[in-house]
This record gives sequence, C-alpha cells and structure tokens, in this order.
Amino acid sequence: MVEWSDSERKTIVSVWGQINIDEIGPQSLARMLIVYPWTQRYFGTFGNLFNAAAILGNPKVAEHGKTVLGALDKGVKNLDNIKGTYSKLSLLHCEKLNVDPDNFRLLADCLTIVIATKFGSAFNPEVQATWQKFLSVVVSALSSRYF
Ligand code: HEG
Repeated sequence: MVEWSDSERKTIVSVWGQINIDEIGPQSLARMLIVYPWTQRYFGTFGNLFNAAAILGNPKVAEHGKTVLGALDKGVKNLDNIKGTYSKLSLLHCEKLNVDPDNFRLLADCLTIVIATKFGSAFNPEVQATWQKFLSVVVSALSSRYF
C-alpha cells in the first residue's frame, strides 16, 4: 500500500491541474514512438509512422495520446486505490493488446520529459520526485495483472 503525504497529494493534483491533456497526451505518445521505435509494433493500424514528422503529424497518434493521458485522471482522483483503478486496463493490455509491460515505464518517462520541458524551472527536483512516484505507482498497477 502506497503512502502519500499531504504535500505529495497537493503536488500531484497541482501538476495534473496544469496539464493540458490535448497537448501533452499527443506529445508524450509521439515521443515514445520516436525515441523507442520498437513501441510502434503495437500501432500497426495507425498508418504512417515512417519518421518523426509523420508520427508528430499522425491524427491517430494524437487521438490515442489524449486517451492514454486522459486515463491518468482516474489515478489522480483515486490516489489511495491506484492498483484497483487500473486493474481492468492492466488485464486489457496483457491479454488483448499483448503490450510488453516494460513499455509502460518508457511512456511514463516520455511524459515526465514533456512536462519538464513545458514547466521549466517550476518542475524542480522535489516536484519531479513526487510526480515520478505517482507515475511509478501507475506503471506498477498497469503491470499488476500480468502475473
Ligand atoms: Mg495503452 C489502449 C491507457 C500505455 C498500447 N491504453 C489504451 C486505452 C487506454 C490506455 C485508456 C483504451 C482502452 C480501451 O479501449 O478500453 N496505455 C494507457 C495508459 C498507459 C498506456 C494509462 C500508460 C501510462 N499503451 C501503453 C503503452 C503501449 C500501449 C506503453 C504500447 C507501447 N494501448 C495500447 C494499444 C491500445 C491501447 C495498442 C489499443 C489502441 C487502439 O487500437 O485504439
């Protein structure tokens, strides 16, 4: 069971409140697909992922980026039951989508980098530590039904 201090809760809610899903979602997913090209294998129906420009301009990538980031809202609102919140989604990624769970961390790291770039100095080490703790718990929850 993860413990959250009041200050961690405040930080997570504050970071989340400053994230524009429609902007950060597409950028994070595109970044994962560009930086870790093997992750493209799951998106065979998304059309042209030929190079960075194609990925950044691909409307299906943008749409799915919004979906993925939108799913984090549930985690922010259920900090005391993140595992339960993502239980079904974990099963879906495992059994139906066959996504290697190592990829969850890669996407989480891309999201952190996109946020850091956007927030600049406001994303200080303490904020980063708390934000990454939150994402680690989400990643662990998404991996929980694989075993
Ligand atoms: Mg996943 C579908 C969330 C990482 C590949 N992902 C979905 C859906 C959600 C979601 C909400 C829609 C589920 C539905 O239709 O019911 N994904 C989600 C989160 C994270 C994540 C929150 C990590 C933070 N996904 C992830 C990664 C990959 C991946 C790392 C592959 C590298 N997701 C994937 C695919 C689909 C979804 C292939 C189906 C896409 C489609 O065909 O529309």
